Amino acid sequence: MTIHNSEIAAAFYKLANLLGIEGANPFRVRAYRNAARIIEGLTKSVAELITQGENLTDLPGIGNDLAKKITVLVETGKFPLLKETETRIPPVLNELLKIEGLGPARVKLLYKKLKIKNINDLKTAIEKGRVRKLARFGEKIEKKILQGILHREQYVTRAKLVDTISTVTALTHYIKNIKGVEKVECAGSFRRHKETVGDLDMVVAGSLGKKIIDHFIQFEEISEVISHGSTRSTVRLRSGMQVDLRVVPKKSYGAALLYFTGSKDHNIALRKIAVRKKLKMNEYGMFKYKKQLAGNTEEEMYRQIGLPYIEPELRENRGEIEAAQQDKLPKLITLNDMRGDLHCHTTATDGAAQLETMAKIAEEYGYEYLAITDHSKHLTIAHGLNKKTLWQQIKQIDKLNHQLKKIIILKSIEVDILENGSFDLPPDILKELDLRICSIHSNFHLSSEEQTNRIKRAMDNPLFNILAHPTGRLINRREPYTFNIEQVMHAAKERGCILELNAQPDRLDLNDLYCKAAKEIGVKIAISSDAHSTNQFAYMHYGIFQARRGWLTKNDVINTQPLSNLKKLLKR
Ligand code: DGT
Ligand code: CA
Ligand code: CA
Ligand code: ZN
Repeated sequence: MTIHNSEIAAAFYKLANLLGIEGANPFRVRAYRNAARIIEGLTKSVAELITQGENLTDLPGIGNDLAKKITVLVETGKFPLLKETETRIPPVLNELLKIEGLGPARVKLLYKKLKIKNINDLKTAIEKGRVRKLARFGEKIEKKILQGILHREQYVTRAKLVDTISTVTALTHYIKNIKGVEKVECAGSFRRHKETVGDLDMVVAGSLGKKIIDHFIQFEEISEVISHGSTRSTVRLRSGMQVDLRVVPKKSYGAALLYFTGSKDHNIALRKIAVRKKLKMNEYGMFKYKKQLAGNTEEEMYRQIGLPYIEPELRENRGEIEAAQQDKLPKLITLNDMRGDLHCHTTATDGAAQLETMAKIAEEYGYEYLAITDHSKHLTIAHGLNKKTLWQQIKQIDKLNHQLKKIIILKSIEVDILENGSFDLPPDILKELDLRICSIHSNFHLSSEEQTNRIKRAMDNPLFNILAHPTGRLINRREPYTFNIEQVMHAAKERGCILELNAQPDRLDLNDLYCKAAKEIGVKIAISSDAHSTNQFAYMHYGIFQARRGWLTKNDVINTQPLSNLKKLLKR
């Protein structure tokens, strides 16, 4: 069985977490966590790289020791260091860390003092009032943990889109090679690029349904066959993900794809139109009495009910059908439209050399500009910038820009918005930059009014350009902080500020609905990778998916524009 990047990453996260709970050397813990992050962000399969004899140490941040561990894990499925660590620290504690409000130190205390190993133990202990009595806990934290548990329980059944990609690729490849299969595609929420996916819906065109399904259920990642018919099957994978498979004749492929792509609400609205036209519509085609009028392709299906093709990301019955009827569908943004990235971080202290590498890689993405936006100092980030180091970076960038031919590095920073709405660096240095992205990383628990005013006050500062990850939510982990987003959007519009769509796959913040709202209000968006390593420039892709779900076109997004226009759009 080949191991996926996400599984390798999960093993290293687990190791880092368990060592963190044990209280191991923080540098060591960080090294393993970084390794996990790097592997997670790769676009190529590590297992494949190893088979091809590539040297893993060529990957940034992977030294000899890590490369060796990864190779052993890929080739033998074994991870001796993790196993040894698990003899000292129960591996289930890893699960507790997924609850908001619980870090390694607290998990350690819960385990040592109260013998708490899992969420159930934790719930019982909270009910009995034992947790609040522990040093470093108290009622406030107990409440937060309880809320974290509730969120976790709601979320746990849906996977983040990013975590399904490698599975879908492997599954599609496997099915494509089954005899009798003509076409295959993963439909459902996956195809609509929803930020989380409940299960995978594979649609197959082929004859000999039974034979195809007999072969399908031998896919190596399957842990349980739930149902096994002649045209349909449902299975569970090792990862816990469920897969529905449907086989239809080729002349019904478009109809089945349309039906299983959904959403359900979109389907119901389409069927209503069909009924009005005295047509019958289902997963086999469009019919007038017994006669099939369409079914081969989705385009045909839409055409029969008088509509143009509607992109999967729009199929949520949020106005797309009315827009289609009036020929007013948006021309959705694509990855190709992007001319630069406006949010990324350096990770090392060898400033100049790394900046150059980042610029070169951004060039390979076809970008014309790249804004370097390291954090300001006061955050708990080891290499955060202060006035002096930011000044050094500005000089390095100026020098580098003289040498670079195809791309320009924009001088920038991710500056922190303090509780009173001011920035944590003074204007004399901030005004030297080409642009500033501004974010909230603290005081999440202000009242809605306070939080809204804090952001609005920050936007009053003429140096404010882009509000980074505007709601602060983390998918499956943290709710957005409470504030009036509509007011903030109007404030941004009035002041010429931009809102970010952060493309980190666990942020995707703004979400689809807010992107659409921003567009309607007339606020411009910046789609940014927030890359913490050059591999993560590729996350732009997920931002584009979300933007498309939010109806955004090239013109709604500032970093689709050439530099001269971008500068005008940033001007306040
Ligand atoms: P998920 O899996 O929860 O992320 O969301 P979906 O959209 O993939 O939903 P799923 O897997 O339950 O069903 C796949 C598609 O099949 C769904 O988007 C639309 C279609 N579908 C399922 N049930 C119904 C139904 O009762 N009526 C209609 N018209 N379509 C349905
Ligand atoms: Ca589904
Ligand atoms: Ca399904
Ligand atoms: Zn950032």
